[in-house]
Amino acid sequence: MIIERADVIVTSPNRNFVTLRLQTDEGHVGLGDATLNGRELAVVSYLKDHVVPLLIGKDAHRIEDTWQFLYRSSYWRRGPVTMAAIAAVDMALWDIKGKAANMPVYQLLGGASRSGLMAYGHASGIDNPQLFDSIREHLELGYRSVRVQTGVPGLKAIYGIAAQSTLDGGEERYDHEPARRGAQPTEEDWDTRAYLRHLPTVFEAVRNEFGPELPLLHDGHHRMTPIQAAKLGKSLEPYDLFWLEDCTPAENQEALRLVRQHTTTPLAIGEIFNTVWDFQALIKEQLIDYVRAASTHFGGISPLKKVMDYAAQYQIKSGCHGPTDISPVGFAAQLHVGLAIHNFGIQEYMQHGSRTNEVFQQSMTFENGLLHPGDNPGLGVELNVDEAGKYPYEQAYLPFNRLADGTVHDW
Ligand code: CS2
Ligand code: MG
Repeated sequence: MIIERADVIVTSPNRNFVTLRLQTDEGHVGLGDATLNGRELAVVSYLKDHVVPLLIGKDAHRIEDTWQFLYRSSYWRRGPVTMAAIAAVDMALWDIKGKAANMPVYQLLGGASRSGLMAYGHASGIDNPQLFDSIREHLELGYRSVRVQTGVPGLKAIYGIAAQSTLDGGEERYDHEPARRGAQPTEEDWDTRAYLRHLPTVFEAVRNEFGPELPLLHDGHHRMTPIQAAKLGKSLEPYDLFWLEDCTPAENQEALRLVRQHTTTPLAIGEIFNTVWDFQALIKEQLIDYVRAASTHFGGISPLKKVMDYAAQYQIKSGCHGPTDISPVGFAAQLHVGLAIHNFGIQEYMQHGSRTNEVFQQSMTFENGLLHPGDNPGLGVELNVDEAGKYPYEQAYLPFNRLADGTVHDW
């Protein structure tokens, strides 16, 4: 079964998405997500100018061989652009193989290990009353776990607070999309000491309001030093978090040794990691409890399954990244992996906007707090090319942070 055609489709219904569409001589179509938030066009060029010419005429059944070929023959390995491009090819080939076998991809990965995947949603508020309303909203939507992000007194705009910007027509909300359309990134402010003082009081209030059982997650979004993260993890212990995510910048893996020394709050990391090697020390030394890798930024389904199988040996679970900058294709890919692996932990689920759901028709379901990819052959997502054509690419950037003295800080 030969790859006859490869198209790189860029569309911007609610936000920019990059999709690879492969077609074989037997008429099977496979989709792969290559969306890299705020740097989308770099991956478009990597695919169009360097990868697509190598795919035409290749045997679509040889997924592992094609992955290794694209990874090793590039010489310049790893990194978000390369791995997003390889991810799109890998996902599209698994989609094709599922269609050729007339099976959903999770069946090819070993079949279902559970009836559905626990999902968490993004609850947030500038203050506690707004946060409580957002948590109730998510419980009404059917979520059984929520991530809690809160404003910090004295700071104008910080990561993850939905209500702080409704741009136009009520469609483009912050929690739908952190990247802002425009020619320049927006600047936000940050103060770690103010955040460390405030956050425990918020979790105390949430536990008082919603009780001890509701799984609560929080994203530190790469902003603390190791000792600040240790202090936060310790101060949050009374509130029994499901996890504290990205507590320190991910490059410095040593940092987690110090955090681990001081707190038993479970740690999740890895949404910006691109290969299993980024996790090697963290998994081997039990420095994390959840692997946050995402199919789109990690090279696809093949390596995602491998890192989860590696983590399983250390009783570390999956916690795949699932924001709106992972397209419905990339999201479906990780639902198939999540359904098949034994060590599934939880799946992030930020819901896409209505225009996006018209462009990408999905067979996935969300019922009683559980996600399921559906049983359509392949990944279960179809791309409406005409609908996609209505929304051309629009420049957009993620915000960045400056401290009070003007120093650039992790966003
Ligand atoms: C975040 C993301 O969902 C998360 O855990 O860390 O929203 C992240 O900020 C975006 O994916 C960046 O593109
Ligand atoms: Mg995160």
